[in-house]
Amino acid sequence: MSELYSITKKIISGGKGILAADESTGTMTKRLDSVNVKSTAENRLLFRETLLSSQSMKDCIGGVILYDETIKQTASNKKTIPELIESSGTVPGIKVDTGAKILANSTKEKITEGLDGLRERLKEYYKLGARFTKWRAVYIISENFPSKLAIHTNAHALARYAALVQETGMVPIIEPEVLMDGTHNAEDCLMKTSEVLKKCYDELILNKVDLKGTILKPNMILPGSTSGEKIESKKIAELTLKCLKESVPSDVPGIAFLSGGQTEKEAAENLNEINKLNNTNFVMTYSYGRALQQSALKFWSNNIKDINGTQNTFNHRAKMCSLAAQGKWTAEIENK
Ligand code: 5MM
Repeated sequence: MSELYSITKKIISGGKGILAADESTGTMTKRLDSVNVKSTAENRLLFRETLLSSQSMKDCIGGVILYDETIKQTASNKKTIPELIESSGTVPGIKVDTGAKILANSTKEKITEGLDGLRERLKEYYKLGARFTKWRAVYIISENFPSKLAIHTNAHALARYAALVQETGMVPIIEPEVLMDGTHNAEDCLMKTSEVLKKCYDELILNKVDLKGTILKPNMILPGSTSGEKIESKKIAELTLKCLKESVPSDVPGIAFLSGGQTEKEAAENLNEINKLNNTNFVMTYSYGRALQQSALKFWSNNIKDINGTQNTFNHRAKMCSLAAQGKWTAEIENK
């Protein structure tokens, strides 16, 4: 177990956070389509290798979540992608769920799949160099959602996943994402996220998962994206801290937020406020996908051969997130 604790520490300490580069091929194709780049295995590798070779991998990124395709690819310097990541002192991780599918007896809600054969897949990923994993459950908010069924079944799957991952000697990231989509207000988000988190921890404890060797990847508490409600960063931080304090056992060492559709700046500013007000023992950091990669992807798509320029764009974003993880981000530094 002490090995798990040191992996966890290495990923989230000292202002470091996680780069979520685990877009499945379908999602990565959407991202590349949006900037008019053809989604080939070569292009997906080229973009990711550019980020993974940047300076901020050493300074700001403690762990990278990969997708099955990427963990098996080789970089241009002949290193495998996990070796390339390790050469920066960063921990390679892998998404091990096989996606969210419609839950039986529901029309809209989803259950995340991937438990069948998971023990064997985990052993293979360990051999490839992964030392942590991720599984994402998604929940929608509306008057009747998330249902008890979705909350219960997803918590059960997350807990069985986490137990298997620790058995293999890796740290499980537990990602219950209450989506931002909808007209709900921030109070609704607080109430529903708390219910989801509490159920997850009931199941994790029942499955004897050692919480000290886990990382939680939750959403922040935000108003729905079509609610028309705008609240200050400070309020978002207060609600998010209230939710986590009340719902997450204190044994959990670290919380690495997802960005969930926030802009890059919002994701940095909100994390910064959370850290300024943090009155818990949890390390509060980032596990961003879009909020770390968006600008770099845009720059790269227009300047595909400009590796330095793409890396500089990414380094700036990673630096902003790292400052936010220490409560040291400011709008002035952001705009420099
Ligand atoms: C990077 O995106 C991941 C989604 O992959 P698929 O939907 O293709 O499986 C996702 O799990 C991601 O790790 C988290 O949602 C955080 O990403 P954001 O962009 O919300 O920070």
